Amino acid sequence: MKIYDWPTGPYPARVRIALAEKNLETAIQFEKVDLWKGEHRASSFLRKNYSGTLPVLELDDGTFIAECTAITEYLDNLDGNPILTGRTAREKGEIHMMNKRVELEVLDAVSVYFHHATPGLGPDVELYQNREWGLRQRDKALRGMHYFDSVLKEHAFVADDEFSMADIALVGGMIFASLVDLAVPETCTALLAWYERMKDRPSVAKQLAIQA
Ligand SMILES: N[C@@H](CCC(=O)N[C@@H](CS)C(=O)NCC(=O)O)C(=O)O
Repeated sequence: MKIYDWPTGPYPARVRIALAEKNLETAIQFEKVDLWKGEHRASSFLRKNYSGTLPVLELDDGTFIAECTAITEYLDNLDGNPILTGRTAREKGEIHMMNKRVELEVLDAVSVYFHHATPGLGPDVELYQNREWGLRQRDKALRGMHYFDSVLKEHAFVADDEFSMADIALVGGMIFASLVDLAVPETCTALLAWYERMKDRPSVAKQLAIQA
């Protein structure tokens, strides 16, 4: 299997953390696609992933699977512990709901802020920017952080009181926020404490060492 990757990208980080959790890193070959040079917009890459985003998983039979959630689901169904996407119907439902909520309310919002209200990937790649939209998404991300703080005041993990891909997605959100200097509000004490606990996981620590 191969992953088209950008090692410090917050979304590829989600899949790298999932691979480390599942002890599958040695089963994967990584191929860099340079976001800063816009290689993800080349027609050769768009044939692999119409959306032009990283990461993309290529299976040995030539199938391409894009989207972190789909890739994590695929890897989780291969084998091994921990189970990241739930065992029972209820767990799966709750984990997917919270994972999507992390994307909608924090991670994707920070991403829009980065691409629209900061220089993003630079003028050669960011061909359309809308600063007002970017700033609104920054504010949405901050509201999302307060929401997850309220969740984490009641629960040890983002979904279902067990570590899951929803935690990994929120770690991706924290990584992206840090890359764009968007500080987590100090009042989000439960969110900040959860992140410190996440940093103790070898999978997350390894990714943060790559980010440094
Ligand atoms: N929904 C996608 C988002 C992936 C994504 O935005 N990846 C970033 C890399 S960190 C990217 O490819 N950005 C390039 C761009 O948006 O131009 C997923 O979950 O995989």
